[in-house]
Amino acid sequence: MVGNDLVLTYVEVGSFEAAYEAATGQELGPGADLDALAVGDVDGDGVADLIDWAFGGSLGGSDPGRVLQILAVEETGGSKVVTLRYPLNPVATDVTLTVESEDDLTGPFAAAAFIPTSTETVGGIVFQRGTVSLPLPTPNAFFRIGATLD
Ligand SMILES: [Ca+2]
Ligand SMILES: [Ca+2]
Repeated sequence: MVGNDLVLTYVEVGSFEAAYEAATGQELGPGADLDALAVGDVDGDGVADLIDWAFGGSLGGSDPGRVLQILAVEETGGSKVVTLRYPLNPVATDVTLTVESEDDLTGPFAAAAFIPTSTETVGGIVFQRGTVSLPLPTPNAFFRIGATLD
């Protein structure tokens, strides 16, 4: 039989460390400071490396659509309910994502009372959807996602 030999090499990328190594071709030793690497941006897309990993994006380029999205703001029963979603990497079990909010961008962001409701896949991107309830009258609210290596 005549044919081509196709050799597939599968490299499991199951952690931020492995994703970083795959993207940079750099072997990280046991003493690697992952927390320092987490805030870097090896692909220069303006998104920190750990967020690229946690959102299921690439450390080798931009990731259109993988952003925190506010879907709705509704007043119900004495509060304002903000529905939002953020991208998830289903295999990133080494990182914890936290919805954080701040009212005027002068102080530190703090964890918001985010209630996860469902996950959904939109355009090939897995999102965690949920709500945050704010008291009325509502101050301004700015949201972001904080990521922490476990
Ligand atoms: Ca990046
Ligand atoms: Ca990226």
